Order: sequence, then C-alpha cells, then structure tokens
Amino acid sequence: MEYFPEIQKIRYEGPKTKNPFAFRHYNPDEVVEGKTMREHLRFAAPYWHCMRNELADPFGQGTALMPWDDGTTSVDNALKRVDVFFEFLDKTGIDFYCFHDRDIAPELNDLAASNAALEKVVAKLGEAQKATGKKLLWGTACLFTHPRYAQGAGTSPYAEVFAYAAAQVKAAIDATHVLGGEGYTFWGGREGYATLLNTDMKRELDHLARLLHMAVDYKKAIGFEGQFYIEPKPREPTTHQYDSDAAACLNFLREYGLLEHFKLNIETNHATLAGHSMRHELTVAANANALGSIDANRGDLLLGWDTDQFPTDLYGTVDVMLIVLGMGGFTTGGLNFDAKRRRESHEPEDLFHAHIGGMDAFARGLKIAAAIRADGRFEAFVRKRYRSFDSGLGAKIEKGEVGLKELSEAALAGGEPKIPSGRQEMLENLLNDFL
Ligand code: XLS
Ligand code: NI
Ligand code: NI
Repeated sequence: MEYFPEIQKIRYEGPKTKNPFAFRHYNPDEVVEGKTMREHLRFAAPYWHCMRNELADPFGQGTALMPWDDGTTSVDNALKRVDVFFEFLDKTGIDFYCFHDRDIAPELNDLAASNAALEKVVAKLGEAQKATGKKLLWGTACLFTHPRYAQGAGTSPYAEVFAYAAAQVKAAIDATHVLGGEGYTFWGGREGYATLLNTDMKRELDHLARLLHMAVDYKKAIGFEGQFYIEPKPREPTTHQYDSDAAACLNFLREYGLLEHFKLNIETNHATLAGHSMRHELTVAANANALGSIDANRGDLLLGWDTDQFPTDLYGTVDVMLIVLGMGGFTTGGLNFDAKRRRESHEPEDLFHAHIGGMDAFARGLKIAAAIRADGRFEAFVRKRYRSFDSGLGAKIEKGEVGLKELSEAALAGGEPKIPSGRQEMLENLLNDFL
C-alpha cells in the first residue's frame, strides 16, 4: 500500500531544476568540510507535526487532509500511521525522526491501556526502523495536552499528577531505549505558572528537579545511553515557563546538580519568543558545552506566537550552521524540523514541499557557513578586535595577575583610550557577499 502514490523519492537535481519535488541544494553525499551533508545535517521529522497535526488554529478547525487516518483512537489507526510516516521518511530521504508518546499511540481510558498501546506501536516502529535504516533522534513524553496537566506535570501542585507524569516519562524513556534513540527531550509545556497568586515557585522548581533526577537515575538503571535534553521556551502555553531560555535552563541545571546529565535542544521560534536571536541562544548553549540538538523552524516577525514555520530564511540557516560547524558538528543531536505547514497548505503534498524547502535551506546554510569559515575574514576580524588582551596589560587581566589598584595606575598613566570602529555595517555587507 502506497500512501503518497503521486510522489517519487525526492532526488538532488541541482539549482537549475524546475521540479518542485527535487532538491536544489541538499545533495546527501556531497562532502563539505570533510563530512557528507547527510552526516552534518542529521535531519529529523517530528511525528507530531507530520502525522498528528490537523492544522487547526484558535479560530478554526483542522484543515489537513489525511486520507489514511480514520480519525479514531484505535491502535490499528496508530499502527497504520507508522507505515505512512516511514513512506514519508523514505521519500524525503530524512534519516531521523522524533516523537511524543501520545503522538505515536493513543491515550486510552487508563494508564495500563495507554502503556499497552504504546508498546504495540513501539514494536511496529522498531520493525519499520529495521526495514528502512531510519533512526530515532529523540523521544519525549507529552505532559501538556491532557487536562490532568492543566496546572503542571513535574510542577503540578498535586502529587498524584506528579506521579502520573513520572509514569509517562518512564514509559517514554523505555520506548526511546527500545528504539535505540540517540536522545530524550524534556519540554515543559506546562512547567510554569499562570499567576504567582496561587504558586509556590520554589517548591515547583524543586519538584521539577526531582523529576529530572529520577529520570537520570532511571536512565542509568536501564542502561539507556542516549543524551537527555531540555528544550527552553519562555511562554505559551503557560504565561511564564521555568525553562524560559538557554541561560535560565543552564542556571536551573547547575543549581540542582543536573548539568552534567543534560544538554539543550534549542528551537528557533522559542529563541525569538524569548526575545533573543537563534544565534544568541545557540551561542549561550555552545559556550557552556551544552548545545545538544536543534528544533529547526522559525517564527513570523509579525506574530508573537509559536507559529512553527519551516526554516527557509538563509540568514537563519547560516547562523545555525556557523555555530554547529564551530562546535565540531552534532554528536547525538540533529536538525529536527519542529515545523508545521500553514493551515492553508492542507494537502499531503504540502508536507513534501515544506520539508524539501527546509532541507535545501539548511544545505545552503551549511555550504555558506563552510565558505565563511574557509574565507576566515569574520574570524580574523573578531580575533583582532580582542587582541589587546593577547599580550601586555590585557593578558595580565585575563590571567588574573592585576587588580583594581594596578589597573587604576595604568589608566591614570595611559590617558583616554582610543577605540577602533566595530564595523557592523561593513561586516553585514561582507555576510551578504557570501549569500
Ligand atoms: C513546543 C515544543 C515541542 C517540543 C517537544 O513548542 O517545541 O514541540 O519540541 O515537546
Ligand atoms: Ni520543539
Ligand atoms: Ni515549539
């Protein structure tokens, strides 16, 4: 049974092709900086957006046409989606995928039934992985959709809800482990608050850290070697989320002794919602040696909402790839298109156009970033900008060999410093030369 019969395997045809179902820039086996594009980019598709997103918005119902889906919560329906999804992965040439427990299998009347359904679908996913060579980038538990989590999961004021969340995390880690997942993500959609009038923030944070420590212990107990990630996001659905940005996450992990066990999964649209550029968030994470993986999407500058659009902006993909190449590439992580089609793009073929565009934009981002690095002018400029710290007084400052007293003497003797231009406009022009 073929679910996308009109669509053939997407192939690289080069920048001149007029075929919308072809790659113009993503050429999986082309080598850039000593590795193939496929090895650098490690594209992943999110099960939730590809298979489960009906493309509803707060004002209207779903529009997505999913002729394979009977709309029920049956396990058979869930099993069928696996076939559809793997055909999609095969035809797009995407090597990895990500899921929430509740995307792949239905939440049924009680936890035991939900766990049993999950196990059935996981078994089928395992077979599909084996048959196709596709791999799981990361799994996660959906701790935000069900009404029981309306007031939080790991930060719920109610111990029974915390226990339920822990049970879901356990089952989702088991599923990820069985499927050989390279990572496991915690995104705390409800881990925050709507008002401080009813919230004990300290206690909630302590509880969230407890849940994560339990997950670390469990991971060790079962021998799961995948990387744990936290995915920062400042708000939405809550008014304030505790994991609001990369810096807040790093501080939380450090405070609770969790930093050695976690890296960050940074999402573009979350960065911009937090009032940062993606490059800022990636730099903060990479500086702490904690940049693990990326949810590659983008927001809309005109909307203050997590629109999860596909990443087609070249400035954005160049920024991302500069940081990824700069840290020596992904290890367990990859580029997960946590992105959905617009509500108007409701036909199955739009899924393909969307991912082709994202993959091509990242292929160009990779090539442009590699060219920028080979050219070396940006690096040289930045190095030169700080060169007064390479020797003399600056080197002494960096080494901690001088204090306020010595520097006061130096400043009194040196007079008013003359500083060179930061050359922002020249550098922006230089960046455009590479695009
Ligand atoms: C929502 C998040 C979510 C995570 C996984 O905004 O991006 O999709 O990636 O739970
Ligand atoms: Ni995400
Ligand atoms: Ni998101």
